[in-house]
Amino acid sequence: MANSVVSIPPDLIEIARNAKHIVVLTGAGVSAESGVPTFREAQTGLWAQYDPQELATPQAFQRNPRLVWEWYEWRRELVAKAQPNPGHLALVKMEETVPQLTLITQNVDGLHQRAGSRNIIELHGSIIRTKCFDQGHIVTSWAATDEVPPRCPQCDSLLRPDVVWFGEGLAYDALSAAISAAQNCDLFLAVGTSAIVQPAASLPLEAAQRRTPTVEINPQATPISRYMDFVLSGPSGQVLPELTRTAWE
Ligand code: BV8
Repeated sequence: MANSVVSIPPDLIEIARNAKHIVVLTGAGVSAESGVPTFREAQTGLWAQYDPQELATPQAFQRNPRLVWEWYEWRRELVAKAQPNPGHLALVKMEETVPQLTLITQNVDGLHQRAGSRNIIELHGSIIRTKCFDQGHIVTSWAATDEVPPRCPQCDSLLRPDVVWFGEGLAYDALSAAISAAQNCDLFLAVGTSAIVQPAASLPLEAAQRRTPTVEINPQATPISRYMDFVLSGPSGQVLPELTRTAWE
């Protein structure tokens, strides 16, 4: 893009070029330009009447398993039709270029994997994977049934998406790997996240309190903007390619 929406500050370019370990935390905003609605954007159609935060809980599933299962089916279909955007692809290029890159994502859409990123920590799981409610058996296929949701072939409990719902703990190994990466990097990028959901939203601050250079990429301000060394106000699908081009091409 000739005249990018955002110019990258020269001192950030210098820091990026010298960085040995870059950590990137992504949120739903990096998938926005792939046509996947962000988590807090109004749901469309049938789902407009629901608050995602109300649906993404074990209580909602136990109250109405069919509704929650169908919501995730709708999101899975949306994601299946979506393609990684230039922001996802810029992160793949960054990973191929810098000595070490840890990609920590709150997203459950699998678009980073489809783009080709390798070292990914999925803090909130993935809607592409299915597990059973009682035992957490990962289930890749199940017999055709009229029952919605279907049941686990191993323990007969109801199937659910393999995501972390509100009120559920994050996987210990994912969270500890994410914290360790945030504490041991030379540059931390927070991209496309409203920085509301905990404990993910504390990761940029883990870096900031160690005086690690921090960058926020988001068209909007967020509760962590004031703590970031650099705030690049623009869409990640344009800013990430610009950063990668000016720093490493
Ligand atoms: C837990 C999977 C304890 C489901 C999700 C303190 C500590 C611990 C917990 C809490 C705490 N305080 C409060 C809590 C409870 C809760 C929480 O954080 N509540 C919030 C609302 C206050 N946290 C939890 O429940 C967590 N669990 O720690 O429980 C515990 C411990 C041990 C044992 C038992 C319990 C679990 C949180 C995980 C919830 N699951 N997802 C699903 O997806 O269906 S979170 C969900 O929100 C999505 O994953 C999403 O990614 C995530 C965060 O949202 P964002 O990604 O930021 O998306 P959002 O729409 O908000 O914002 C989009 C941003 O993009 C905006 O800023 C926008 O400006 C920007 N944007 C738009 N376009 C673009 C763009 N940016 C760049 N380019 C663009 N083009």
